[in-house]
Amino acid sequence: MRLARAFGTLSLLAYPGAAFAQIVGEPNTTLAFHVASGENDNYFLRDGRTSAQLVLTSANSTSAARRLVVALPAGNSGALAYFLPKDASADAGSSGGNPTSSTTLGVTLVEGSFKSTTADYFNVGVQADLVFDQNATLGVTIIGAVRAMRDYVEGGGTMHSIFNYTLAAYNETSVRMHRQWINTTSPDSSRYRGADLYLTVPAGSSARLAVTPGDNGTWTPPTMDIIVPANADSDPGQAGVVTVKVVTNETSLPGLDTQRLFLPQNANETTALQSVLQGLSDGESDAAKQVSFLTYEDKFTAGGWRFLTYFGRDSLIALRLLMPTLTSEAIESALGAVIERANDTGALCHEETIGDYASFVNMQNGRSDLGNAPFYDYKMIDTDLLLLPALSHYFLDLPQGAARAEQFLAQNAATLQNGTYAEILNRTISYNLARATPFSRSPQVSNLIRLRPGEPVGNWRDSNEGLGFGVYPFDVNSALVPASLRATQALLEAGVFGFTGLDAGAVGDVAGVWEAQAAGMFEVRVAQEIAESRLRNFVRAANLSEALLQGPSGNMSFYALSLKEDGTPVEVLNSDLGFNLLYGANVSRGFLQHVVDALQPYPKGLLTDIGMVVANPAYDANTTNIDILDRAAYHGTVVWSFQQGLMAAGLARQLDFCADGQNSTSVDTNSTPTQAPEWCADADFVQTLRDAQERLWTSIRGAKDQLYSEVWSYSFDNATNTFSVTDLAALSPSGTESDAIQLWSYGFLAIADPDSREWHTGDVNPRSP
Ligand SMILES: *[C@@H]1O[C@H](CO)[C@@H](O)[C@H](O)[C@H]1NC(C)=O
Ligand SMILES: *[C@@H]1O[C@H](CO)[C@@H](O)[C@H](O)[C@H]1NC(C)=O
Ligand SMILES: *[C@@H]1O[C@H](CO)[C@@H](O)[C@H](O)[C@H]1NC(C)=O
Ligand SMILES: *[C@@H]1O[C@H](CO)[C@@H](O)[C@H](O)[C@H]1NC(C)=O
Ligand SMILES: *[C@@H]1O[C@H](CO)[C@@H](O)[C@H](O)[C@H]1NC(C)=O
Ligand SMILES: *[C@@H]1O[C@H](CO)[C@@H](O)[C@H](O)[C@H]1NC(C)=O
Ligand SMILES: *[C@@H]1O[C@H](CO)[C@@H](O)[C@H](O)[C@H]1NC(C)=O
Ligand SMILES: *[C@@H]1O[C@H](CO)[C@@H](O)[C@H](O)[C@H]1NC(C)=O
Ligand SMILES: *[C@@H]1O[C@H](CO)[C@@H](O)[C@H](O)[C@H]1NC(C)=O
Ligand SMILES: *[C@@H]1O[C@H](CO)[C@@H](O)[C@H](O)[C@H]1NC(C)=O
Ligand SMILES: *[C@@H]1O[C@H](CO)[C@@H](O)[C@H](O)[C@H]1NC(C)=O
Ligand SMILES: CC(=O)N[C@H]1CO[C@H](CO)[C@@H](O)[C@@H]1O
Repeated sequence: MRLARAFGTLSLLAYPGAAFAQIVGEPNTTLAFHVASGENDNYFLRDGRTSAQLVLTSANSTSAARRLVVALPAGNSGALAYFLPKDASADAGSSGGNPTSSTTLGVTLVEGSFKSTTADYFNVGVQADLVFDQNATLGVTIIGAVRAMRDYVEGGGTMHSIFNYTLAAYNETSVRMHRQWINTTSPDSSRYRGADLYLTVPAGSSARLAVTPGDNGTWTPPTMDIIVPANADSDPGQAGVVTVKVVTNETSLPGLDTQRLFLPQNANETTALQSVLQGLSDGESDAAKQVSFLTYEDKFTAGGWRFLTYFGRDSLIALRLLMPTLTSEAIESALGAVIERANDTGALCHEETIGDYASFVNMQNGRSDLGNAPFYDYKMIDTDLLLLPALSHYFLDLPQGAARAEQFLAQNAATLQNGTYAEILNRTISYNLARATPFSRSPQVSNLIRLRPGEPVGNWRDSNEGLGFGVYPFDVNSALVPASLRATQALLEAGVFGFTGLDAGAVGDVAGVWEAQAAGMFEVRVAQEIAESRLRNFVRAANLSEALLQGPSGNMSFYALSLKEDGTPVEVLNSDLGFNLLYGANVSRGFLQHVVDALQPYPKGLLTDIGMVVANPAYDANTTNIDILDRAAYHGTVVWSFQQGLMAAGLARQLDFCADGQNSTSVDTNSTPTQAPEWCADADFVQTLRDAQERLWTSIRGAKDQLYSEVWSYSFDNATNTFSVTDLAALSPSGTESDAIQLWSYGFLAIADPDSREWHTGDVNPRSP
């Protein structure tokens, strides 16, 4: 199953002082779990007081430094601190990263010590006891906004002095580092409004703190050493324990517990859905608790530690995948969060910036008058297109939504806009229709939907590099535009909105042009000889082996990742076909053949021993993409779990369109087309698709322990010609790391492994491939 384990099974140092750390009046913990991921141990907690993730470099890591991250979804705030071995600190300077020293500092979390806490100045947060096995010094420390922490970690060490903390108080046994929010409404509240990192030496610990204040004039940080006696390691009575505490003034968000999130299992039924529901609502499943940690009454958050805040795309894709297992309350929390954040035009919000970083963004925009009012960004071009398909699936396909539309749509928005949800949706529909209409009148590249002017990003491949520097993304144009229109058409036809002025048939006609024309504009054809020579060049350049190229080959055709401004394709084989499979109506046989071809072993296709890579530049005439999209790139030849989820759920959905119902492996309920697709009658073709589905799942099962994390990379063993999982952070030049838990990766909770047909017996949980 999953790497996640309970605290109790970790062999961590017990420390006699721990008993003193009990907090009187501690609220009952509703969620507590541990996840090991990459080079990190992740501890999660939510109770009546707070919600937090603590990340500590694992004891196994060979890095000399130890990193502590605490992230609190309330305000998206927390703290980042590096601990360096004292001896190595001279050459490490304040780089915080990886000092080149053979000394490996040991910092371990005392079992059971991670808990919620309160502090002076009306603050709440979390604390934990850390055992230091030698003298250490504090490296770079950032307190406050998680976004400021990410700027440092992923932004090549970017720091903004506006986020500097101050040394509020210190002595031998206690230090308080205070980050005062940019926006403090009165001088008096400055003591309160902010976040604090405390280091304190608990009773029974032999550790001492040696603090020298920095030079405020030059913003030099203080020097802060943790001194432990030479025998601390061997004598538990002398353990060098320091309690770290991260607290803030923000109000914690009310969470959705597993019972409010997931449908209960009906033990009397033996459908695929009932089978996957096992252990979700009752919280028996670790994964159910992990989803619960990421979901709140007012919004779903995207992943931790880096994205414990609202993201529209993540919310909507996760929702689409998980929806068959979710309660109405949970589904409407996610939908409501998206609708509440629509702008006046009906465009949907990509990311919400809150807390201290919102003050910073507002200042950058010349709007410091807005203080720390949330900043909502609308730069993406895909998010707007994901809402209607989610609504239509909920109201028209699933039993949870069957009788909910009227009440839901009549709700009044309370965040950004006035008016009912129906009125806001009317604007979103018009906005999407207006964007789609020019192409339906004149289907040419320049009428496709382009990244917004001046924006290097626009879809889930969140960078110039990720799109191979193209500006017309494949997923948006081939899958999401028509899917959004078809969903709109279906909702209008069902009379769900009761709008006037929108003609369902006309919307369908616009969709029809996109379905017929858009994907073809991305088609890339590479003749057999050229394909073979490019593949040979690729395996050399990517340090793979020609042995991977054995087997039959032929002409290759596939859909480009994106189109450049002039319409030329970015010839990168990619996984975005999954969007069409899960969201698309009228997916053609030709399209499905491209899916079959993409689901071949890498590097001919996308499938490795440890999952499906999201991009493969092997056939690209532009060989610079081999480096740009390599295994160290965030959107390169790396595996994203949610992309596998889209592909797996999408294939099951398409195959279900032919099935007689008996043979269904789908957990989801999809409205079937009035007419079964023509290819359903071709048994050989259906078998070809099933074979591709089997290859996909074999690949997915190869990294089952990673399934709920965000992204991972591979190592290739030339002796055995096999791929194994590698932590992206260890390769990434920019320090991009994977979130240990990522909301949309949990889509797998609602997808059945087609090989686990034994679910009827209840022995095998199809959830664990
Ligand atoms: C904590 O849980 C116990 C046992 O379930 C219950 O008796 C107690 O009232 C709870 N305390 C709070 C503060 O919720
Ligand atoms: C650390 O190493 C041990 C033994 O090799 C292994 O069982 C454990 O899973 C590793 N932990 C992490 C966080 O990698
Ligand atoms: C620097 O000192 C000034 C007063 O001398 C104080 O207001 C400010 O908070 C200090 N800043 C830092 C980063 O310590
Ligand atoms: C150090 O500071 C803490 C917090 O202000 C205080 O409780 C403690 O008594 C101080 N210790 C010494 C040795 O002064
Ligand atoms: C830490 O440094 C102190 C001197 O500041 C020294 O006495 C002590 O032995 C050092 N501890 C270790 C574990 O080396
Ligand atoms: C934040 O601090 C203020 C005092 O300035 C206090 O009244 C309020 O209760 C605190 N809020 C939280 C959520 O702790
Ligand atoms: C299961 O079936 C039994 C016997 O028919 C019935 O008493 C029980 O209520 C059913 N349970 C559920 C959850 O439907
Ligand atoms: C803080 O925010 C309020 C509005 O919430 C604003 O009036 C005030 O000017 C802001 N202060 C600063 C220093 O930005
Ligand atoms: C809403 O966002 C869209 C997309 O960025 C933008 O074109 C539009 O101008 C925005 N509307 C308002 C009122 O800001
Ligand atoms: C919402 O209505 C209130 C009261 O009529 C008005 O002050 C406010 O500007 C409106 N907000 C928006 C976003 O239209
Ligand atoms: C929906 O939008 C159309 C314009 O696209 C407008 O004519 C109509 O009045 C709107 N209906 C509602 C209920 O807002
Ligand atoms: C105490 C502290 O964090 N000081 C930092 C303030 O910001 C500058 C960069 O702008 C850093 O160099 C300091 O280390």
